[in-house]
Amino acid sequence: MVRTSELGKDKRLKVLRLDSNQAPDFAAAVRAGLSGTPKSIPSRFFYDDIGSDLFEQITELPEYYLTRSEQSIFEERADTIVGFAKKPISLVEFGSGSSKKTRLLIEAALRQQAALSYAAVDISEDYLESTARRLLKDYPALSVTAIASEYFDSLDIIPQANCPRLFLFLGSNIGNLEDDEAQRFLARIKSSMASEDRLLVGMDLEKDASIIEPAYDDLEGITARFDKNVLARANRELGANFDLDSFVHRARYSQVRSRVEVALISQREQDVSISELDLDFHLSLGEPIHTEISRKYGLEDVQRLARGAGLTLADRWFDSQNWFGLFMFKPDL
Ligand code: AVI
Repeated sequence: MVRTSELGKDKRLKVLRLDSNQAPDFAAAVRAGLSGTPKSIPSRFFYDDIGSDLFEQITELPEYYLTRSEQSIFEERADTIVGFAKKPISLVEFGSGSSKKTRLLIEAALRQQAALSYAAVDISEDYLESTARRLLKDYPALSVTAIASEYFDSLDIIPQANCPRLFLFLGSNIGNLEDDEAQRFLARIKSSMASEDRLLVGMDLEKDASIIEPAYDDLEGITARFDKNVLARANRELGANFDLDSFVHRARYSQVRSRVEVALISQREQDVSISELDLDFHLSLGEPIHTEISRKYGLEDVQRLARGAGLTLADRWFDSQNWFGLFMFKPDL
């Protein structure tokens, strides 16, 4: 079930929420991930309000090159990117976050057409709404549909448009999905695309571990706080008694799997209980709770993912260091 509300005097903001039976179920995921071995909590649960704020701080860190690299491509290419079809177009973004980079595309589109519709999907509801309100204030010719949902669920409720749509999946958010999940998600997007629509995916590229690892383990310790926030969230929301000081954040780049593997490592033998789940479990010294993967792509990986999803690579752009790529796909006919 979808709940809809139209907010604001000028009706330029529509908020869609999925009812709780479809909403992300943190409790179920924590139970499933911590009941057996190896232990894990899916990274999508990082993004409550506190986690979303911490992620914004990460994007400003000197070590975290991804956001800056992607932004630099948009700064040079935004007009070309939105020029994929005759105007007007509309935008649909999955995992919009603060929509900071998207502003460059919004501005480019508004240079070429009088008004623009933007549908933004994000799991963090309050964050999504405050971002949408800021956008509406800054761009009087913009209308926003804010969809508080996980990526997959959102596909059924994204508004139809009678103009070409540019779907956006930026920031290498795709890299937090396992390859098979990523391919399924791209295939789902493809199945809702018309022949004129395009999909733009931001993907972090393979490079030396000495560049990648610090991006996921910064000197200031913001990424460690971001990672540990998922345990703090279990304490807040599920009555868990995780002692955050007895875990250490670990981020290693696996060359073999081309991905960063992030985990919280127990620094001692310890028992944890989660009262609302009626769950007690033991962690041994050095035992990991896996929290995230962040895939880095080679060009063959990009082609393989696209082929598997029924997409064809139409264009691609890189930053000056070739660290990050923006890939534009069109649906196979
Ligand atoms: C959101 N996502 C693309 C980030 C990444 O780089 O994988 C999440 C992140 N995790 C640690 N630092 C940033």
